[in-house]
Amino acid sequence: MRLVLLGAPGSGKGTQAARLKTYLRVPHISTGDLLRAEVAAGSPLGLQAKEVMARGDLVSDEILLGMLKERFSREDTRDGFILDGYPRNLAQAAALDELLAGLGQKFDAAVQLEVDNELLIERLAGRAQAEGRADDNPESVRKRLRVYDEQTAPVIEFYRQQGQLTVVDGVGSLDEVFARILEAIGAGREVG
Ligand code: B4P
Repeated sequence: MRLVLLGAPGSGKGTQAARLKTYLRVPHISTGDLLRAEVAAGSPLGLQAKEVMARGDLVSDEILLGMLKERFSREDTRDGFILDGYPRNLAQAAALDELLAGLGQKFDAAVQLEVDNELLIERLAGRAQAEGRADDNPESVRKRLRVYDEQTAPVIEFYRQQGQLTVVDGVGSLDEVFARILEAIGAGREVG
């Protein structure tokens, strides 16, 4: 299964991807996690990304594509993946198509987790308290939501027009949302 998970910050992408990974037995590729690992390692790329992420902006397409190419060059992505946090703009969507085409692959489904803004803000405030992530402060959260509306919403519209989009209600318990995703991708009975 080759899955692209879309949704606003706090919609549950990372949370559900971690579960899907175990269930579908394919790697979870989170561009946010890859970037945070670079920041934690203090690499030149991490140093560039750190401030951009903290203020809630998107890291450059070039950096993202380089990271993604490296990740997709590894064997474990050959039979499937869950891509979480990419693409976040139309240029990244085009780059993803090209990258996968070069590997002779296509994704099977793009799933959007839908959650209203009020709840997103509440969830991210909760994570700010629990984990202290640099970009979960109120100002950066507002910025991330704006960036999502301006840059990522068009990707969702593009996939919708291409007939590649499945929208899943992201409001509910972790188990409920998980079950909805499995149903949406037709994996409820086939795997597990
Ligand atoms: P990400 O790491 O992708 O972070 P995110 O969009 O905020 O969502 P995340 O997946 O972490 O949270 P989740 O919804 O699971 O990106 C961070 C930054 O990295 C970006 O702002 C950008 O700077 C950079 N970046 C990443 N990808 C990029 C790209 N492609 N291009 C450029 N820049 C990029 O969970 C949030 C909270 O909600 C958690 O506390 C969770 O416990 C809670 N939650 C989840 N589901 C819930 C539920 N059903 N009920 C209640 N709470 C729930």
